[in-house]
Amino acid sequence: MTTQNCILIGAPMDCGKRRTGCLMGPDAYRTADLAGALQSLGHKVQDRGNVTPAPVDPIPHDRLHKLAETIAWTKALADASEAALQDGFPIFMGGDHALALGTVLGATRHAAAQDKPLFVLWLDAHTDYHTPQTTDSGNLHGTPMGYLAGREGFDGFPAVDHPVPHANICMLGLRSVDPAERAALQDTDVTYIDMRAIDEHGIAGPLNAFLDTVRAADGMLHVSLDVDFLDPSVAPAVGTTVPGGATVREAHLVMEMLHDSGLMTSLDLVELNPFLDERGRTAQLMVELTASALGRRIFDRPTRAFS
Ligand code: B3U
Ligand code: MN
Ligand code: MN
Repeated sequence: MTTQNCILIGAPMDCGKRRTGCLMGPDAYRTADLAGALQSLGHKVQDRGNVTPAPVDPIPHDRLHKLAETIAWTKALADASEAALQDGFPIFMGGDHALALGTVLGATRHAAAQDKPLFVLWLDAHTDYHTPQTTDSGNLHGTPMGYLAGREGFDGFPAVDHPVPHANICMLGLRSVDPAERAALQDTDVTYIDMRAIDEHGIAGPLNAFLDTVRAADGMLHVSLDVDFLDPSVAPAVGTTVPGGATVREAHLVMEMLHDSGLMTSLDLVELNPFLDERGRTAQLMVELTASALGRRIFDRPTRAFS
């Protein structure tokens, strides 16, 4: 197994939606000993502490929640992400999903500098493909995929000079898509693997097809794992629970496949709200999934021929 230089970065961003608590996420991951789990796999681990955005004057807005704060976080996280990608494998400990506005923006810059295409795997119940104009809730955690794909209307945000092509995006675990997102996404080249597709085909086949395209293009791969990708019965610590999510086994399989692919170059852990957790079980599960993504396995493959 390749030893990674894992760089933990806390992003206690809590302004991407109204319900607060995600600011405690980085501390929960540290308490659940994410660093120790990765070290025990042989990786080097450096915790760079938490990112702090520049102070801002609030921008009053009739619909959008905490616009100025979100823009400041986006700028700070893009810089942190771009810098960390030069040094190793960044793991962003969120924080709500608005943090991906910045972490993936940094990854787009890094990939462009390397002259490599960037791919994004979005593990989420939601598509997060709104623009500031289409969001009904005004919660900007519902917009990062729209921003990164180069949709219009993100006034005040840093320009996305190298948008992620729709064909390079795979959304997995979908089961809550707003009509405006659906209409905008339906005719793009985004690979969307909703829960029905998972029920019909399993999770491995569709994911492998996407990973093959990343490999064929010699691309970089940013993975963004929203807690609500998981079923709320196993991961209750999230503000937007949606029933019918991925099982523990499906989620571990995704992570193990990502590891075996050797393609993943950065990772977000988002939307953990420790205030809603039950004895730390969601934080613990997220740590275990991250360990699977970094090489923890039950046995080496193949264990036996099954035919
Ligand atoms: N699409 C809805 C709900 C939502 C998006 N992301 C989360 N919830 N976590 C919205 O508010 O944009
Ligand atoms: Mn999300
Ligand atoms: Mn979600």
